[in-house]
Amino acid sequence: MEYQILNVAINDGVVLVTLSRPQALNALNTLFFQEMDHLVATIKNNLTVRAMVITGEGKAFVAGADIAEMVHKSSAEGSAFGRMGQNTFRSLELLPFPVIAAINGFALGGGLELALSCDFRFASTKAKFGQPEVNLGLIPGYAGTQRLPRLIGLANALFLLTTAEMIGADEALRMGLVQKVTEPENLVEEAMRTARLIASKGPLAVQKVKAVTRSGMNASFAAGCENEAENFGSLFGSGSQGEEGMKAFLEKRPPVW
Ligand code: CO8
Repeated sequence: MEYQILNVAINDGVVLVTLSRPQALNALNTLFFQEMDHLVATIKNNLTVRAMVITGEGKAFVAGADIAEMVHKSSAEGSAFGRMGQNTFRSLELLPFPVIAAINGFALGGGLELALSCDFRFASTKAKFGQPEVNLGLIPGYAGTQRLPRLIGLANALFLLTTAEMIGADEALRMGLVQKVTEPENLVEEAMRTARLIASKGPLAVQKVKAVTRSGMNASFAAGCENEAENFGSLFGSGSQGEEGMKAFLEKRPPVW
């Protein structure tokens, strides 16, 4: 599939995805969801991919769902449009490798929801975050009401969701919404450096630590610990990556995964 909105580059196991519809501030339309679904389906079983970075071209990361496409929708069509986005972002979140959002500018509405579906977020000093749906008489439709409070707590989430206030990168850092703030010109390189760092680690260990940690968020503590123990054990044994990593440490040499 030839992409019109996504610009995709894969180098040394790291995928860089740049949303390139800057004339509409990368607003999310049906074509975006089709392309993202296709990309996720294509790379999810690619064992050479170890990490992914998502960023936006121009002054926005993503300024939200495409309002021009949504305005005439019926109630049933609105629900369907929301479910489509929920499904895409869920499959993005479930990718076996870590995904980093590199937020270069506006991350509003569906754009913030896209960033919330990534594993963690870096922001440029120019980034602006908000859930402005209530300005439009709407609520978030791509699971923002569910992911935001789980990430930054109920009160921070309801502050953003009910006021539609836009916050800057430092405030986002304080809330735990982003993990790092950089100068604009360093943003993508810093995210790529982190992606390459992840790509250098034990590949199965990275996959399992993401899966075990994420699934534990929706499980009881005891069930999460049981899942951890099983996955921990699966990395041991003859020929395993855990054995190689531990032997390499003891033999004072780099591991060969
Ligand atoms: N949808 C469609 N077009 C957009 C959007 C958008 N979300 N945001 C910006 N654009 C377009 C503008 O219409 C404009 O187009 P044109 O040049 O043809 O007039 C172009 O992008 C540039 O935008 P501006 O001229 O407005 O740029 P400014 O720098 O003046 O302002 C802002 C930047 C503040 C980001 C402003 O564009 C803005 O407020 N945008 C809308 C932000 C917003 O409300 N986002 C939330 C949308 S709702 C949503 O995301 C819900 C998600 C769940 C949906 C569930 C489905 C049912």
